[in-house]
Amino acid sequence: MSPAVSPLTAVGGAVIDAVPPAVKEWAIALFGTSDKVALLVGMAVVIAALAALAGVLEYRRRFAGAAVIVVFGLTGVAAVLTRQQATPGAVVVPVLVAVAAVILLRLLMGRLHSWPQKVAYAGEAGPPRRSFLQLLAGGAAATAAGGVLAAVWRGAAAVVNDARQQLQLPAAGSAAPAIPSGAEVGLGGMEPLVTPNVDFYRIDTALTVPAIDPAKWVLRVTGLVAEEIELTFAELLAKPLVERHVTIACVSNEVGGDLIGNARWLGWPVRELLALARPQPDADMVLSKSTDGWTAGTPLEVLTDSRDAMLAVGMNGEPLPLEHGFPVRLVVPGLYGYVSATKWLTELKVTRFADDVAYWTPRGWSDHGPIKTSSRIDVPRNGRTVTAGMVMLGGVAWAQHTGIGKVELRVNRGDWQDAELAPGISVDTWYQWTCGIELTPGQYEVQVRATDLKGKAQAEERRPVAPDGATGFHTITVDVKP
Ligand SMILES: Nc1nc2c(c(=O)[nH]1)N[C@H]1C(S)=C(S)[C@@H](COP(=O)(O)O)O[C@H]1N2
Ligand SMILES: [Mo]
Repeated sequence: MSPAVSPLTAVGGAVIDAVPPAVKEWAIALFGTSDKVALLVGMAVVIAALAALAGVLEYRRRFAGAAVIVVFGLTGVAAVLTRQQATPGAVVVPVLVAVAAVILLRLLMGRLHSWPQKVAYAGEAGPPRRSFLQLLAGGAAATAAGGVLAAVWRGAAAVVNDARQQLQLPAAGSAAPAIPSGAEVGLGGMEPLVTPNVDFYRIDTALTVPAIDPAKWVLRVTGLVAEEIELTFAELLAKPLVERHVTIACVSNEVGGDLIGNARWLGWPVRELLALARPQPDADMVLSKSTDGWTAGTPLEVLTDSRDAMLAVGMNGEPLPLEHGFPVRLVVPGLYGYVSATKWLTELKVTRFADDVAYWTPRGWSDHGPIKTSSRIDVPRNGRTVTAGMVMLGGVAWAQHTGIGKVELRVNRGDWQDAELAPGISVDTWYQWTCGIELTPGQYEVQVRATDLKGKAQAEERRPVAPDGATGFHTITVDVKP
């Protein structure tokens, strides 16, 4: 079962889709990955204020407060209806909540109106208590509304969580190549070479994580194909699956940032599905769609060449976590997530860049998003104090689907010196590196630069994340104490 869209998240989702890219950028910069929490908290504050207003108005004039609730309820209905993942049943929630809130408001008002006489006998002043009670009435209505929403949501999510827990994923026909010894350098303070699911970065526009019952999941291949295809989850699991380590990254990852992670993904190569559908010669893009209406546009050639682009069902040995796209997502080596890594996948529309635009394209981001070669210093952290002598530095470098050939460091803009590059798992993953540098007491600037296996060094020019990924050298300062 698919969860009903709650009015709160529907309004939030509508806000997310409607705000200009600049505002969205600002919110992400200000709140980081807590941007959704900030939005929900902001909305809760607005709702509480509206509830208080309804209480005060209703006290002054019968049905004036109820009118506020009805208007708010209609806003909820409108927001739910404009969300693409809305089911007809979703409309019931804001209507029920509004009706419950109006009844509650009338009930409490009735009590409140008979109260002042009683307290007057007791010799107490009416007004302060009255406004307190008005607030209470509003607050109670808001709480009731929130409770109903939470219950509806939790019920749906629990069903899907159970289904996920009971799922037994088949073994891969083609197992992940073994991790070469020495790939994990084992320097304290480094991030693990394979990112645990719980620590894996999460980026999406979904305010509540879609909860999709795998038994009802279907993937449709549509558009410019000789044969349209429908694939169930059981059919997908019966295909010969491959397991590969792939490092995925977000286009919003700043130089030195942590919106990147490396996992072992289990899935069916997309090229095999597309081979069955037989794309027409004029097609050049696959628009992948999520249940929540989000879309990504991926070059057709990247999904049909020999790389391990897959319909992923497993992440590090377990079914995809709900936040990472359960039951099925796309993973495409070499491309930023916003043009490739669709979570909660439901459709692959074979189309043309000239005919279709994906979610982020009209919002200030490039329609093509190959990952830019980059590198990061993780040890020591920026601004850390270390002891003079041989200082061990370490970090990661990535150039997905080309591979890293060299990592170099320079101190105070001096000569570049080679770091020790650990063997990579594959060209589709990040590589760890270490470098020991003799440092005497003082303050130093250290920079890192990666060069891919084709001999191309990462760009030095500092550029922002929009429209197609940040460039520049990760630069840290190190305080060296005697
Ligand atoms: N349905 C859906 N899929 C999505 C997104 C989204 O907003 N909605 N965001 C994409 C982006 S921008 C990135 S970087 C990756 C992040 O995947 P993760 O959250 O599993 O790390 O998911 C991609 N898939
Ligand atoms: Mo992203």
